[in-house]
Amino acid sequence: MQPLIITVAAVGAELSKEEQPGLPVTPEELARDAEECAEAGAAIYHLHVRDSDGHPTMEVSAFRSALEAIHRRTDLVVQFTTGGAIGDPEEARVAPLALRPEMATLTTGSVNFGEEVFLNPLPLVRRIYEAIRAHGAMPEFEIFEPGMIATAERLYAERGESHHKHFDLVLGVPGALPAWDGIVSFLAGRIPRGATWSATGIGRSHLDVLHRTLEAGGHVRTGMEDVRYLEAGRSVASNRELVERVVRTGRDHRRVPATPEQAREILGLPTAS
Ligand code: KMH
Ligand code: ZN
Repeated sequence: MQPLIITVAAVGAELSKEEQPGLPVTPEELARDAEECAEAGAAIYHLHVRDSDGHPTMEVSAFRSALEAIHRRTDLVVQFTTGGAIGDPEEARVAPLALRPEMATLTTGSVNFGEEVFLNPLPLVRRIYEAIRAHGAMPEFEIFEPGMIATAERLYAERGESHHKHFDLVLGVPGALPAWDGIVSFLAGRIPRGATWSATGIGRSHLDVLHRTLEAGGHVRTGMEDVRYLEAGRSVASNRELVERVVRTGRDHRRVPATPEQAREILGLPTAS
């Protein structure tokens, strides 16, 4: 069994510091959080950033400060969001890619997102894919609905790509695909041969998706972007404790956390050696 790649979706764009006091929002807080997560066993840091008022932003300078701070303290693979916050303009969603992160997310279709719509028409998806590749990054295909797997495959073929394919199943977003019984193994069965995949459950489904994913041999995403409660009535205090829980649970499935360097090898990213 492959080492377990643990991705931390540390911040997201939806929660405020008032709602989640442990949320890392400044570059220093992000770097400290990333360091703790790396010590606990994480390999990838999925990055959204905030402005000085704590609001989500796609400002390049904010990504630069966070990226530099994280690189000073860790060798985690940093994965930029290109989803940003609902309603972010196209230009803003691709701008930070100029900083040449190793990975970036690519959602391959539109989806209901709470009361709103996470809008990803195909021309925009093509444009983001182009920008990701032009800046030397690898996409992580974000799958909120099953059809997005097929669209990722189509765009990959259309572009004549040969990079390693990595998918992340995001289940349980209100308004999108729930974490129904059997859905993780159903989707895992539709991941193309040779590709890798991780999964996360949003909110209440988080722990169930963790177990189903480990049973199916996938990799795991966790973090405050996805889950606010460790268990009923107990708020998450830090991303570190979420990573620690994945490591403990992974051990029951004989999965050892991948180092960032092992994650790079598994994902076909350039390695230091
Ligand atoms: N904040 C969501 C609207 C991504 O990072 O690529 C989109 C999102 C996906 O978080
Ligand atoms: Zn995100």
